[in-house]
Amino acid sequence: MKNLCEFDYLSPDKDIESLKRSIVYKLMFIVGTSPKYATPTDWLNATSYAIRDRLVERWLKSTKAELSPKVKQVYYISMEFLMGRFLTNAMLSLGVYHEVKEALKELGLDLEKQIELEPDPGLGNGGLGRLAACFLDSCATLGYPVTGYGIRYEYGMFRQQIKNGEQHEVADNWLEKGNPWEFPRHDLQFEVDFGGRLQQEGEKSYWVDTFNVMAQPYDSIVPGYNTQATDTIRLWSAKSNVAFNLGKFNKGEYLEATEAKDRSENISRILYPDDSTMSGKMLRLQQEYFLVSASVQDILQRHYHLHQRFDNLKDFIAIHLNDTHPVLAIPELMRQLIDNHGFSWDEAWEQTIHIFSYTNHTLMGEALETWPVDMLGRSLPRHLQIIFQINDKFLKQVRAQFPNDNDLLRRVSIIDEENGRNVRMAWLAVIISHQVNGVSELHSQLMVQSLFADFAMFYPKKFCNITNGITPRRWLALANPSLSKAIDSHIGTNWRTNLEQLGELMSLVKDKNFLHQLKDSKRINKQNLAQIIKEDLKIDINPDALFDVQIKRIHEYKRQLLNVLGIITRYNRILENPEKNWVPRVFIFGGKAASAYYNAKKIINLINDIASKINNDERIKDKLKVIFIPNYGVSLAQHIIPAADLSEQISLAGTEASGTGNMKFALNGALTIGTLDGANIEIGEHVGFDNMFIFGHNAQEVAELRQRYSPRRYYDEDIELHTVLNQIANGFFNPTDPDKYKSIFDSLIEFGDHYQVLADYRSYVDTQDSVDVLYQDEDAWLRKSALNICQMGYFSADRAVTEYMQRIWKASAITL
Ligand code: 26V
Repeated sequence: MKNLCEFDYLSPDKDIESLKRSIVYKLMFIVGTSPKYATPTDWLNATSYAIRDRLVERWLKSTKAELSPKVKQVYYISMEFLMGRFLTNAMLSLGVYHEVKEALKELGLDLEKQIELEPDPGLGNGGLGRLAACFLDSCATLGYPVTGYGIRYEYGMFRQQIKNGEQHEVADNWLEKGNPWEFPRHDLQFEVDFGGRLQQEGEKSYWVDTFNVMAQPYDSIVPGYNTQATDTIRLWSAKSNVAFNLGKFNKGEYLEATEAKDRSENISRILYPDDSTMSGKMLRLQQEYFLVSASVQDILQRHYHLHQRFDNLKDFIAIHLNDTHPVLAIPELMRQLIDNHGFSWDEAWEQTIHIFSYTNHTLMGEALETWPVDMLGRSLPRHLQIIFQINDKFLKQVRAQFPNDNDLLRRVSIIDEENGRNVRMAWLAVIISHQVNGVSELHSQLMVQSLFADFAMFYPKKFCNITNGITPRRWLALANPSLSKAIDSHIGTNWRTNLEQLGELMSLVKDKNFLHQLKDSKRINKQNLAQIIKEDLKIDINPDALFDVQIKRIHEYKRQLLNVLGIITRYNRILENPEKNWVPRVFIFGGKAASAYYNAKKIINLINDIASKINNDERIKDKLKVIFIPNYGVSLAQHIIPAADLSEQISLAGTEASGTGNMKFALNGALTIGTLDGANIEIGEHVGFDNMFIFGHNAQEVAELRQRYSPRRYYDEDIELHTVLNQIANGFFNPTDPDKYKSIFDSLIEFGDHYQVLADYRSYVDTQDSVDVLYQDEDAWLRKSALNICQMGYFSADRAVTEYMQRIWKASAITL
């Protein structure tokens, strides 16, 4: 038989007539309904299948080119991916946006409405998951042979509802109406073992009496922009290998009959929606192992298929660990090589230390993963044994170099003996990985000075920085069509794949016509957002007001509270001096709090209580509005960011590893008000600190201040602050329950204000005053906005992944 791969693939056409025909065809033959009876979701699914078809040829071609024994494969393992909606991105990649819009119009449908029906897969918590998605987009666009591995959570990030100002969490059943973008691979399943015990025969260990779960892959296409190149994201779903217990079923014990099956399948049921604390739950450990075991088996199988040997593994694969969540991949690779593929321990070690690399995304102690030794021993005894062996080998090296430093040994041991016995996953990642990177210059510096200082001394060359980036396709071309069009009219369209070209606009920052285009575009985006807010929240906002936006997870270190203190200050000042020529402002918040994070939930409640007081205060009118947009996620961000005038990036210096929202805002022409933290610093270096509003203590000052910090001093000495804090404590915003926010007051005044909110208050409020002054000079504001847009080229994820390729993964693009 002729090799099927050599056939010309059947590529459907992309003209309007063909698209129409395809959509109706899919509606009838895949969705199984007729145009007469089709629901909006039926049409969406039909359209998605029709567009997907047009990506498949590219995908098969790319996959064929990638699956060559000459190609080094890169695997990006992440517990989280926040991919955003697929349809719009696929249309953009194919260059068929307008054709599809027209085809649907002729079928009597509105593309923009269709788009909003697509569920946004919330398979992540925040920055780390969205970064993974931006990176895949860039890798596909650049033709890098990268596969993303993750979990197909049946329920993603909870949907956030606000009732009486409080956050309520509702299950996110994102697969409810089917997912046209996934290809289930029913015939490719891997067994993942848990539990059991070790049987020792001399040197050899046997892991026996385990119970197991099957991992089934679901693939989705990651299209490159304007190229034939694509990549794949492979998400694992847990499947029981026992259907159900027929004996029990026949006895009428229906629930019991499916119990074992349900227990196994629970592993991929739900995303852990907490990005603030490491809670040490068994199910989370099982999820992490499920992901890495299936992925490593798949990687080895593919490698063997291509090479018929394993001893050249390190030359042909690179595995990247997105934070410590997939670090069990390290002992898992060792285990599979030793127990299943005949490697000696030393041979397995030699491969492993050249294969892994790791990105650290947080320095915050409470989010660092450690697992109790006994829990790990119960679930994964063989892995625990390998981890102990790795630790022994490492500590031997340390002892040889620093013979009498017991304190050092205790600090660098993978096993933390101090608080119970815990395995420190970050230590394991650092010891084995050949490269460890931070995500902004400041974060990477702090990483080697604090968290990994001992290791930096031991492995000086292991640590590096790769500053994060964002994909210009989703965050400018898709999110902001009016600005994109304005840019295109001056420099053409190639900035989408070469963002540094925005620099060519520098000659236009004083050009009236260009500044007008920017102004018009921002106005359109603000009107669109005002419309969304009107529809969803029934609140009118003035599109001519300054839109001041803080959207991100609700977390004390991100200091939404500082923003709140500023808003109350402004409110008080307006009431005191209503006749002044106030610059109208709309403060917009969005973000979810981890469900068990008490203080974060209180902050949401406070924002909403303040909002209802201020928005309903007749004396204030349009001068001040406060909006909390519920259920923040990727899709909402695409609407909110292009409409922002001011971007709030106000974390306590030294705590926000990088931030990526900061980049999206600046690229869309918002000015940043921010601290010298994370990537804010590098944004300033590129766009000019004169074109941002920097305030507050820097990381070094924060550390010094910590030694002698007294929040009460600020409370006592700053009258405005004093008033504002009293209003929060005394129930000014919630007279029916006056003690409601006493705990917030206490966290600031009685319990030390850990995030130094009060220390930066005065500087923040003064800086906000200078924002008003600048906003009144429209040309000056627009010029600074233009200077931001033109100089953000560096923050493309294309640049970031290219650095990963060259400095860490050491692989090359495929040629098609
Ligand atoms: C932490 C944890 C703790 C253990 C349980 C599960 C879990 C899940 C997520 C997280 C958060 C990880 C840290 C994170 O998202 N860091 C963010 O990474 C962004 C991309 O590098 C960066 O821009 C943000 O500054 C950083 O906070």
